Amino acid sequence: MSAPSVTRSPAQQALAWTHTARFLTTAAQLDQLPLPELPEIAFVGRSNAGKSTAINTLAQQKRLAFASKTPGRTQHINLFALGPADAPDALFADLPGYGYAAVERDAKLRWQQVMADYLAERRDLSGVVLLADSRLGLTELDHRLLQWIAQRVRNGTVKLLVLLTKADKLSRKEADASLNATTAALGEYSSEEADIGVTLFSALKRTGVEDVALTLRGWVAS
Ligand SMILES: Nc1nc2c(ncn2[C@@H]2O[C@H](COP(=O)(O)OP(=O)(O)OP(=O)(O)O)[C@@H](O)[C@H]2O)c(=O)[nH]1
Ligand SMILES: [Mg+2]
Repeated sequence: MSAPSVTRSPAQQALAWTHTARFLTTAAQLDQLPLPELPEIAFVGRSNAGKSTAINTLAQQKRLAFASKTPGRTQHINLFALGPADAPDALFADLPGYGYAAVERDAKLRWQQVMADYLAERRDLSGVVLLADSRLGLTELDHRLLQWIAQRVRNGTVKLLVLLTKADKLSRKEADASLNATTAALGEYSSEEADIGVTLFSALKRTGVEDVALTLRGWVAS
């Protein structure tokens, strides 16, 4: 008798894929990154927005991307590989957060440059996951970052997913308001070709985790 066949839902398959995430390399500057050969998904956002935590949650690993109570923790571009061990099919890039007041001016400018160059030049960038604290929504700094990719978002070559993080800290009503305000604020980047999503996310309660995995899987599988 054969074993009962196990059918996995698309969400389970997507989570199994994000679970394969493993550390690949770290780079202090762009020329230290490997040549872009795989579709890459960049995680960006203000310092403390929850980028590293989101990557850990998707990967179902506690300390893959270093998450911390100290803002400004991720100071390098950290790359993670996904897919079969012998045939990776995508990369996640955890980028340094911006907007942390205590970082001195020179370091701030240097990182702004790294981010701008990364977003402008990384050819195989498939998508950007922009994380924003759901209590703050999109700030001026987030819009400044979005300007760097706006053209590629509008023509559909870079997909955009905004995660409103720490949604566990909001009431249902506040969460709806955050979602609506962010959706409206993203209007300026939309077009016929643009692929833009917004979702509430909580690493703590696992809100949105399956949807995010499905979206990212779709970006690189298509
Ligand atoms: N309540 C709650 N806290 C969260 C959630 N996600 C992240 N945090 C907390 O927010 C803080 C910052 O999270 P990180 O993941 O380190 O943020 P980051 O965006 O990587 O920060 P930088 O590396 O400084 O850019 C940590 O104390 C996390 O525990 C969440 O879903 N809910
Ligand atoms: Mg981080």
